[in-house]
Amino acid sequence: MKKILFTLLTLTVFTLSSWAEDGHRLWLPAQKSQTAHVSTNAQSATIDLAKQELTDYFAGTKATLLIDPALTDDEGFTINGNEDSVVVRARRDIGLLYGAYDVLRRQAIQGNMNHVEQHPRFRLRMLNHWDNLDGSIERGYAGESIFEWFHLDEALLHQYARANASIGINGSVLNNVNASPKMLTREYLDEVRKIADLLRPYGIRVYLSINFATPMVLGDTRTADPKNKRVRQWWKRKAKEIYSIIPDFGGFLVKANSEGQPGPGDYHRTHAEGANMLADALAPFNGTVIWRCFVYGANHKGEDRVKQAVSEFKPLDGKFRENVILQTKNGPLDFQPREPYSPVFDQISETPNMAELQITQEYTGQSHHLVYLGPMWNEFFQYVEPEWLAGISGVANIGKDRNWCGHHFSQANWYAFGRLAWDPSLSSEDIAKEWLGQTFSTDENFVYMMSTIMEESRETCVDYMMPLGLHHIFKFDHHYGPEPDGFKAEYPLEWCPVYYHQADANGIGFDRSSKGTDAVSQYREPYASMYDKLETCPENLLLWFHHVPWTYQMKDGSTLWESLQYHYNQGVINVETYHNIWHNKMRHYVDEQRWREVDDRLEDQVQNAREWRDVCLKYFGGFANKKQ
Ligand code: GCW
Repeated sequence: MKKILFTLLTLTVFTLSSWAEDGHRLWLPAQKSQTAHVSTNAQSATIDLAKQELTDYFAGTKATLLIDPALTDDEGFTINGNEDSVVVRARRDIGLLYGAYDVLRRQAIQGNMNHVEQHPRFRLRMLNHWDNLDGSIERGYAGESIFEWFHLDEALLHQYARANASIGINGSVLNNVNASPKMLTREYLDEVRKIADLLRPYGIRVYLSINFATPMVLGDTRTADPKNKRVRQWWKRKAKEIYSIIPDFGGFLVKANSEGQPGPGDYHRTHAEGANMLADALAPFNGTVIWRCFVYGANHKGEDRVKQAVSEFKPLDGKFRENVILQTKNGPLDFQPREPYSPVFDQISETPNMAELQITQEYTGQSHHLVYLGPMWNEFFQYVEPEWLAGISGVANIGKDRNWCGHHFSQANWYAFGRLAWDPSLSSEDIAKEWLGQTFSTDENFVYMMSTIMEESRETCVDYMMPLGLHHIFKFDHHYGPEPDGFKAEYPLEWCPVYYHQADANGIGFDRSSKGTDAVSQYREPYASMYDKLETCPENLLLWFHHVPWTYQMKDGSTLWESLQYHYNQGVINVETYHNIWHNKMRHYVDEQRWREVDDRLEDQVQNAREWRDVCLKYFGGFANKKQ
C-alpha cells in the first residue's frame, strides 16, 4: 500500500513538473538530447546561441553551422542533410540561428532536412506590445507585462527572445501605442538599453511607441508643433541620445490624432508633417518612423468610420520621407472577427505600407475562447499582396501568465503570426499541425482532430458572434460579450453597436454601397463593383456593405433572417462539439494540467457562445419576427 502511495506521489510530482515546464516552453523543444557534436566556421553571440540550441536539442550526431558569403544577403539559410547529420549555411549569423530553429522544428514534426532553402518574405516582422509602464497591458489577457521596468526579469526575457527568434520575429515595440511621454526619459531609456542588449543576439531590434507631445509634456518645450524649431531640435537631440546607448535602435511607432492621442493635427499640421519631423530626427541613424493609419473622428469626423483612413492618408501619399512606413490594420474598422481588407492597401502606393494584425484576441473571445487566427490572416493575404508590404506587425498576446498567452491555444496565434510574417504563403492548417506537434503531441489522430477544430474555430466564432458581415456589436469598453442594443448618447456614434448593425423593421446591415456611404468606391476592381451589388457581394460580408430586408432570399433559398438564425445556432453547435471532443477524446494525449485548463475554457466558451446567440437572436428577432 505504502509503495503504491509512494509511486502515485512521485508520478504526480513528475506530471506536475512536466506540465509546468510545458506551459512555459511554448512550442520549443523540451527533451535535451546532448548527443550532437556542433561545429562552426565563425563566432558571434548569435552563433553561440545557434550552437547551444543544436548541442542541447538536436538528436542526431553531427551539425555544422557555416557562414557562407556566397549566399543571398538576407536573414535566410539553407539546410542539407538528414536527421543524423545536418549542415546549415547562411550569409549572416542570424540566418544560422533561424536555420538551427528550423532544424529543430523539422526534427519535432519529422520534416525533411535536405535541400531546404528559406528566406523571409518581409524585412520587418514585428511584435507591437500594448504594455503600459505600470505593468498593465491594454487589451492584454495573460497577466501583467513581461517588461518589468527597473526589475527586469532577464531569464524570462531570454525565453521571450528565444521563442520569437524561433519563428523569425526581428522587431519588438516594447510599449503601448497610447504612449506615456515618460518612455523617453533617461531612466527608462537605460532600461530599454538593457532589453535591447538582451534581445540583440536573437536578431530582435527594439522600437518604442512615442507620444507626439512628449517634449511639451515633459516641460522641455511650450508646444509640440512639428514646425517649431525647438521641438524639432528636441527630437533630434533625443534621437542622438537614444542611438548613443542603443546603436541599432529600430525607431518610433506613432499613434497620432487618434482616440484622444496628441498629434500634428493639434497644430493644423498634416500627418506627413508630423511624421517627417520624426523621420528627419531618426534618419542620420537609419531609424524608421512607423506611423499608424488607425485614425477616425478627427479631420473626417462624421464620415463613415471605415472610410476615414483613406480620406486622411490618400492625399498625403508621396509626401512622406523615405524612412516613414504607414501601418494599417488588416480591416478598415478594428480587428473584428471578420472584416473586408482595408482599402488603404489599394490606395496608398507611394509610401511603404505595413499591415497590423492583432494577435491578442480583443474581439475574438480574448483568452477564453479557442479561436485560431491563422485562417483569418490567410484570408487577408488573398486580397493584399505581400509585395505591397514592407513588413508585418502583430499586437502581442503575451503576458506574465505561466502559459504566456492566457489560453494554451492562444500560443498558436503568436506562433502562426511569426510563421506567416516569415512566409505568408504558408497554409494556416500546416502551421496548426506544426504547432500542435511541437506543443502537445505528434500523434496523428490528435493532430488531425485538433487541427480540424483550430481551422474551423475562427469561422465558428464569426458564426456565434457576428455572422454575414455584422460587426462591432460588442459590449462597450471591454469588447467581450454582446450588446446589440448598445447606445449611449454621450458617446460618439461610432462606438455604438446600433450604428453598425442598423437593424430596423425593414432589415439589417450598414449600407456602404454607392447608394449609401459609398465605402465600396475605395476598393480596387473587381472588389468595388462586387461589393457594391447586393447580388455579387459575398454573403459573409453582406451586412457590412448592405442594408438587407429580413425576407431577402439568400443563395441557399432561405430568408436572411433564417440564415442569421442558422449561423448563430451553428456557431454554438460547433463549440459544443469542440468541447465534447476535447473532454471525451483528448485527455490521454495531453498532460492533466493543460487538458483541464483547456477544458475549463471550452466550457466557458460554450456558455459565452450560447449567450451571444440568445442575446442577438432575441434582439434582432424583435424586428425580424414582425416581418415574417
Ligand atoms: O482596437 C482598439 C482598442 C484600443 C486600441 C486601439 C488602437 C491601443 O480597443 O484599446 O488602443 O484600437 O489600435 O489604437
